[in-house]
Amino acid sequence: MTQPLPTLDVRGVCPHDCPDTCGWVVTVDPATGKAVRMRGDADHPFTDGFLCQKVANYLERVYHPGRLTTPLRRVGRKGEGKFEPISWGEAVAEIASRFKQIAASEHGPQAILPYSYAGTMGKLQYGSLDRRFFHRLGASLLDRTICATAGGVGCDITLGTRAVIDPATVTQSRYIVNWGSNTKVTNVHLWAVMLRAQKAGAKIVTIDPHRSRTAAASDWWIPVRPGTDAALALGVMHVLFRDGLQDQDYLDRYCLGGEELKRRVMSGYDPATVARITALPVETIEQLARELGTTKPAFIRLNYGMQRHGGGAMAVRTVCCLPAVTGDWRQPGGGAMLSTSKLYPFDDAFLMRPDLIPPGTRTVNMTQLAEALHGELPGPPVQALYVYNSNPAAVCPDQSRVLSGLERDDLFTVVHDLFQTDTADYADIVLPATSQLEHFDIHNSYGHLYVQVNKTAIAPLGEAKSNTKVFRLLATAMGFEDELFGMSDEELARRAFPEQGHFAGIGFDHLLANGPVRLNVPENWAPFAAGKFPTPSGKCELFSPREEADGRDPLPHYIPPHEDPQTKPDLAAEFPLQMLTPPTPSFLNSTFVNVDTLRTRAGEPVVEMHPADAARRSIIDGQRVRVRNGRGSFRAKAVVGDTVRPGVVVSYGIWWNKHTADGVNVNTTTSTALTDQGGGATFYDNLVEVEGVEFA
Ligand SMILES: Nc1nc2c(c(=O)[nH]1)N[C@H]1C(S)=C(S)[C@@H](COP(=O)(O)OP(=O)(O)OC[C@H]3O[C@@H](n4cnc5c(=O)[nH]c(N)nc54)[C@H](O)[C@@H]3O)O[C@H]1N2
Ligand SMILES: Nc1nc2c(c(=O)[nH]1)N[C@H]1C(S)=C(S)[C@@H](COP(=O)(O)OP(=O)(O)OC[C@H]3O[C@@H](n4cnc5c(=O)[nH]c(N)nc54)[C@H](O)[C@@H]3O)O[C@H]1N2
Ligand code: SF4
Ligand SMILES: [Mo]
Repeated sequence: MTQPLPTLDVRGVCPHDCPDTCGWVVTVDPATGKAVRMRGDADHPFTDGFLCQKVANYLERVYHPGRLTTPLRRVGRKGEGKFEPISWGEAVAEIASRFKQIAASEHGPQAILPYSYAGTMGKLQYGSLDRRFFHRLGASLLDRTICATAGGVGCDITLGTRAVIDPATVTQSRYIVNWGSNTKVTNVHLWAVMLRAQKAGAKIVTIDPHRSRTAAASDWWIPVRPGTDAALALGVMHVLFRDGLQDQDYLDRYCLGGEELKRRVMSGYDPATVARITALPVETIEQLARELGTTKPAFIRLNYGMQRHGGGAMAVRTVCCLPAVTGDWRQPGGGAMLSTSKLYPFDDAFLMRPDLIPPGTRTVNMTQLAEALHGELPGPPVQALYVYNSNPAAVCPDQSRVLSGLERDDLFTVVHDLFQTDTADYADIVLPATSQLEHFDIHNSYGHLYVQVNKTAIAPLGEAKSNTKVFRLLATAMGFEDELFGMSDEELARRAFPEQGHFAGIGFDHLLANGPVRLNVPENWAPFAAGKFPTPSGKCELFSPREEADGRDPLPHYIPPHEDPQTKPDLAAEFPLQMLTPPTPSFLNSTFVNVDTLRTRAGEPVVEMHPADAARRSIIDGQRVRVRNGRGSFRAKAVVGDTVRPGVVVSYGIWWNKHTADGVNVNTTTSTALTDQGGGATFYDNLVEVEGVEFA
């Protein structure tokens, strides 16, 4: 008898849009070249040997029977999903010839629009040769606003950078606030750290209109009214100043505008006013302030829930002021965290080559794809759309208009994906993409402090090609310079990895050989313990001279949602319910919807509503309902309970349209209105009505 062949373990990185950026280990059977097992990297301090429920069965996605294995050309109507296989040579030649034709037309290359987001977060496959290609071509630029830009701007105003701490120090936190963060679901490895802190005596508080899994597992759930977080934070600051709980020394030494902020909150944001805006009892505001002001160190995990509203940037800007007022930045385990991604000094200019962009090139906000496809934005009409790392037919707001735009006969659409997504159904040409097991990449993280390399574990399935490979082929077909596109993936990564700043002393070869490496950041790091904020003043800018110079209010204030029952009573008369559409735990945005076990776990589209709201509409638990507003409607199953506050409904996303009963998802109701700053999406700023309907 022969001995079984030894298997081979390959270290990789979960590429999905998730702050945890797990390290994983793939076991490959050398006899077949197939991956046979995957597990969380036990040597990765943050991953700690476990993967989330979505990725634990990742091989079901990698070897899914629906994987695209050859390029395809559409033979049916747009949206119908009928295609025939073609060769890569034919596909590349057709794309290049259409791009050349459009570039030479009266509209010029800006009539070509790339459309991508974070299907993979690897530095190379997320944004490198693709950007070089479209910059060299002179295509329209895409402003990637769909997720994080509002909060980015909000943090920058106050702190000069993203709110950041070392998440490992959260074990030392004694008061933990999940503020608009469903941490247990969307950041499960940080949740594990929070639980360790809780065991050591920390209190976990969650501020969320929905009793999310995180809220349900917390010591205290504060059901704030959607879009009113800035008001809540200002009310808390009112109580802190009123009761002398502020850290006056921290304010005096390290902050700009402590006195101005105090005057602002003392005059406009007393607890009674804030209680009316937030629909919280005065006592809740008082208690939160008291506890935050007296329990040290306090840590705020601020996340995306509060950003997806008309005043989202201001909400983040305002919450970011709190750790300065309480002095919590002083200690490890205190402060606030939005994202750690800015700590990585990758050379993005080398990867993306913005110097190639022709001067005056227009920028299209990706949240406004509906407007872009209907010719409603300045500049030439969009005549070609190249989609990769994204599924806009499912994830974009104002879906009906996105779909009617994608249906345009005069639009040439290319979709590069692993699967036949809703968007791919509208493509003229579909290209098969590799999974993370089939290509090389290098990763930062937005939720921890490790840099990681993803090594290729298996050969591409069928004729699948990675993003970088496809752009090399397209560049050659377009006649673009080899020096821009000829470099290998590993060489690109090496050149984008400067041995300085937080990468100092790591060494690219050491990283390649030894897997996750911690950034060059001290243990027990407390970045703003002695001020040193990267703002122009070097201080935490509670009062912002930059905002003032730009003609805006320099102090934090409350900006109501666009669709707010308190300030838009006419709209609310017709559509009285504020609807939130956070992701289903089993899905990652629209990724994984086609994985049977995960879709089965997700069940079907639901809408959670409060018993009082249900009774008023004679809706009973489990009944089929229609959720609608002026933009569209979709069907769901009513789940009636006290998981939401009255006046709020929650419908989880993001289903593939082709997997719903009526061929649309929640985004048929969401709007393309943008946040106050940062041009962000406002998915949770959405008034609707829910009606019980009998469907055949
Ligand atoms: N399982 C899973 N994990 C994910 C994702 C996923 O799709 N599935 N997506 C990933 C991505 S792309 C992102 S950006 C992150 C997002 O991570 P999170 O920010 O944690 O995600 P959300 O669920 O969008 O929002 C968090 C919570 O905010 C609440 N919320 C909504 N409006 C408000 C408000 O006005 N105020 C307050 N205080 N809370 C509000 C929602 O009810 C929700 O429970 O998660 C990542 N992780
Ligand atoms: N209603 C509502 N809408 C939302 C949200 C919400 O909470 N509610 N969340 C918003 C947020 S936070 C975000 S970040 C966006 C996310 O929007 P998207 O970034 O579009 O995210 P996904 O839906 O995960 O789609 C990613 C696609 O990329 C593909 N992909 C993965 N790897 C590769 C690769 O290497 N190459 C290529 N070519 N393709 C690849 C995947 O198969 C998948 O189809 O959605 C937003 N939309
Ligand atoms: S989705 Fe997030 S938690 Fe799950 S394996 Fe990937 S990085 Fe880890
Ligand atoms: Mo996101």
